Amino acid sequence: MKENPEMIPLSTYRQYSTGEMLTRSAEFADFLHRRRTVRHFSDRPVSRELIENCIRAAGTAPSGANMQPWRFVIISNPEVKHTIRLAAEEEERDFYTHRAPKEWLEALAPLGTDSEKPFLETAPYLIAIFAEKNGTLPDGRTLKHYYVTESVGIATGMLITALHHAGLVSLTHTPSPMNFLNEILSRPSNEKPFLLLVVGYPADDAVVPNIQRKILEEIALFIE
Ligand code: IYR
Repeated sequence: MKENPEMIPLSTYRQYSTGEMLTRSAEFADFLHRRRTVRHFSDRPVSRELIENCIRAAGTAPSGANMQPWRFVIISNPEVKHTIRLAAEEEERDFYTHRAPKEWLEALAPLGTDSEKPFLETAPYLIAIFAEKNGTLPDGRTLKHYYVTESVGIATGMLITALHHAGLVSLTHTPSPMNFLNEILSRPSNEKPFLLLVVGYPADDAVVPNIQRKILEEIALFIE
């Protein structure tokens, strides 16, 4: 027999006037337009409380069957950052010199990336995001997770937004394969590395590639 789940009133929703909604949505779009992926980091320290707040924000993401299948490992330890840099650069050297097809390298050319990743040591924080393929019940049995990639992707997007909102910059770094993160960070095999977020303040002389975002008409189709 299907039991009725416990329900509570929706008490957190806030209604705005139509005018307010228009202003808020336009301002938020402008605010997000100012976010840029940054590869030149300052070594200026960032308070742990700031990062904790941003992780809390990310943890509000919707997820398949509310399994919240994400795990954030926040690294500020210089030796661990150094070990991660060495492992990531080894993978990247192989990627840039052997594994990447010509077409992929051409697509990356406007970004100016290469296998050198000094920011993995310069930036005050690295956030390794893991996707939990499954969970474990208190009695040790396996708990199935659903839509794991979608859920962790949404949480990551919300984390990037929260960091930008806090006044920090980030880089979504995806050394491939990233299995070395399980070893270095002692994560169990049900946790799959999703991406490595580099977080901090931009260097004073930080520059970004001169690339454009697609406009609304290129990304949206209205069927009315
Ligand atoms: N992981 C490599 C290559 C790379 C791939 C993509 I797709 C990018 O958008 C950027 C870089 C690196 O980090 O250099």
